[in-house]
Amino acid sequence: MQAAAQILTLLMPLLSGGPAVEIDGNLGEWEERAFHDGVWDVHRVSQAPWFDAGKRNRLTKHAANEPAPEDDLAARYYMAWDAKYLYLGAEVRDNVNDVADPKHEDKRWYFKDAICWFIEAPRDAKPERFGEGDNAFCFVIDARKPAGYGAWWRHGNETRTYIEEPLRAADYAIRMTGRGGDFVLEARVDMAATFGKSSPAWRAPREGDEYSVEVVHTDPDGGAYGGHLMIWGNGDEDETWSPMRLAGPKLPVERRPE
Ligand SMILES: [Ca+2]
Ligand SMILES: [Ca+2]
Ligand SMILES: [Ca+2]
Repeated sequence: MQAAAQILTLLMPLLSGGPAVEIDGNLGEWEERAFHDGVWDVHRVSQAPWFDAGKRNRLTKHAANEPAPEDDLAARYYMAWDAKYLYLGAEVRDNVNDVADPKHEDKRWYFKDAICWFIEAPRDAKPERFGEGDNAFCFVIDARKPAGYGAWWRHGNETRTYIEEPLRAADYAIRMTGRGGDFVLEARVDMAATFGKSSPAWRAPREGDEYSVEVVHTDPDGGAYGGHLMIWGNGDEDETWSPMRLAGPKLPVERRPE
């Protein structure tokens, strides 16, 4: 049974009035003003309405001394927008950084540690697989930022599906933060240069516009294909992606005095 009715519309805040975002691998200047909904790990994903046990949404075991699942992969994902850019961030706990793919091809981000935001802009009612308006912004978690494939763009347009090319219309930074493969990713994507090419129905962003979103977070850690968490959706079918509305600025979480 399709559980789409249980999926909430995510509200992505407008960044305005605060410090300018600097793409340097530190989210401090904007994370309080961005959308995020707490820590995701396999335990939480397995309770979500879009969870598809075992098929793609999974972690993998490589050795007897594998850490607990929440230490294998856990992350917060951040999103915000302004007149020109989509801002994407992640703070991640990952036990091993693995970006070595024996059968490397530029488009094979999903065989490496990577975070990929799948976004349809604008969202429409037509079920598609990387057709018109569907975009994937994929960042391989290789601190060397390899030219050509470090940032990748899979998308459709009015006549084609699964167009694969380097994501040139983005700035991004990766900062490895300590244990094993822990990292922070900070990125911004030029919307006109991406969404504008993917759908003639896209317009310069305004409050109230509706997109949809899914995060695909891959984690091979020495395996061939490896771990794979899907958040807010279930795969390439864009009708499974969660609605996401462009909202006004967000107020910081308030702590009340005792
Ligand atoms: Ca920053
Ligand atoms: Ca891992
Ligand atoms: Ca990893």
